Amino acid sequence: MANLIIILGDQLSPALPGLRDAQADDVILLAEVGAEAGYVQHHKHKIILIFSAMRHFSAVLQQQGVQLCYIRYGAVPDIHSMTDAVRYALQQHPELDGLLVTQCGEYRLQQEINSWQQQFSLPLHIADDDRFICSAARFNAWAGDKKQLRMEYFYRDMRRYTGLLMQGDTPEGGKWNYDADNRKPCPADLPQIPPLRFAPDALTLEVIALVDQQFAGNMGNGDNFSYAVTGKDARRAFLHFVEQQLPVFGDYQDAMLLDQPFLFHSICSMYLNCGLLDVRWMCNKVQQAYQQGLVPLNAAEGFIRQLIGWREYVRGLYWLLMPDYKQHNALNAERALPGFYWHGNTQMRCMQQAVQHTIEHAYSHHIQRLMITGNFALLAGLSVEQVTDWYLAVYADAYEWVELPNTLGMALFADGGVLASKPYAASGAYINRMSNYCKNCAYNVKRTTETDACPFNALYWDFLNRNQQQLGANPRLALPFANWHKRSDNDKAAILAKAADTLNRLEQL
Ligand code: DLZ
Ligand code: SF4
Repeated sequence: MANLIIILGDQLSPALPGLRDAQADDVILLAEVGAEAGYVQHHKHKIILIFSAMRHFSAVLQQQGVQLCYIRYGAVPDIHSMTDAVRYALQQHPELDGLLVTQCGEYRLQQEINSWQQQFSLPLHIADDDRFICSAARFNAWAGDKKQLRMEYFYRDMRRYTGLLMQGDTPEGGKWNYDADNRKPCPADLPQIPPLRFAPDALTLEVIALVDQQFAGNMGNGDNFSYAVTGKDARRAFLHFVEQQLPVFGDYQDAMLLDQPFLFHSICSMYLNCGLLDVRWMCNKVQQAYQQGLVPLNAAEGFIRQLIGWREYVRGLYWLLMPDYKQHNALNAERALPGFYWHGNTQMRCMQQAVQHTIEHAYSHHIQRLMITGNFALLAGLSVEQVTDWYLAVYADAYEWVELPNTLGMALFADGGVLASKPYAASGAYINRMSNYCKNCAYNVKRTTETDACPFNALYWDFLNRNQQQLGANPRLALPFANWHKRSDNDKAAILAKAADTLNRLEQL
């Protein structure tokens, strides 16, 4: 039997199950197609990263002598979707009598793939994606009929399963989680160690020109693209992170600083999620650095928690709960996304910074995503559909399996509490504590109803007030609700009027 082995743009791993057992007669297909590049308005850097990484990956396969069918963007008329690409490859290679693909990262495309067996009258084999440590079967067994699927318990299970940072049955240092030691604000004069960047080579320059031309209206500018596009460079970038940034990362994981888009973050999620990095290799490097005394426990544990805890957990949830999960809108959030999510022109310094970094780099770190753009969307009741599409489009690391639970569940609480035990709603005080944005803002973070008041403040109370029915009984919100109820009727009326005015003027903020 000779297979057509289909490799998607986020499956660029030499150890991909579909590739490991490839035979000499098999043909490997990679295709740059309009449907994948256009199902949301992806940031230019995301498309450049994926196309260039696909081209570099296929160059290595070519050197290894495999039979390759590579379709460049626009090179073959009438190829718009992965299905078109498969049809074309089968026409070119009539000798093939089977299809082999590794399970893909989005329900949407997986449905398309599932139709191929019937469409092409060929047997289709879908391999489990064992680049993830936790298989769907393992996750579903863990989930069982638990009422609450809390990440913390899943994470402990994964620590035991992998043995990472474990001393026998007990966690290194005696505690499972050092989250409380990950929340320091960052002094503005602390010397910064930026992530490693890479000058584009000829292949990448070609892709940049293509994307700047074909996706001219999309967010971003190809000129400043400097991400790794090969496994080798991605590993260099990660080792630089472990040696230089990780020792400081732990303390300042949640901090934000003016004009510092990266702080001590690895920015390696974009490499990991398209297959250039391997999660087990990354975790082992971090564990080794800890064992050699090069990084403190709160940094090593905080990083490993993101990989084997949070990342594997959201993937498990996504496949367990799709397609229904995408329909949730527990807080009836329907307001249109304001234009500043796309252009960043707003007087709110925190929002301007988060969006500007996003425009420049197709990146912002987790607290900017959760507590600035996400928090604002939650407080203002922005449309779940528009907000989730925005995150999927603008971040270079975003595929729906990771984006949807993080946005719909974690940031917007639209799943009604499946993923998070409370909404991550916060007023300006949180942003002021974790950043120096407020000192550089036209608004006053200490005020709530005055003309120059920080918009987050009135919106925060309005959020609690309008969602009292759904959230009033949540024990983790008991204190904020008690504080709201303590206020005089006059106070409440003034705050709600300010919030209503703010919501009417979103485009002018
Ligand atoms: C995101 C993306 C883009 C922009 N372009 C392509 C492409 O042209 N060809 C391809 O195979 N994959 C692309 N991808 C990644 C896919 O959309 C990704 O595999 C699915 O979203 C599943 O995670
Ligand atoms: Fe953001 Fe408000 Fe601070 Fe301005 S004052 S940076 S709007 S939190």
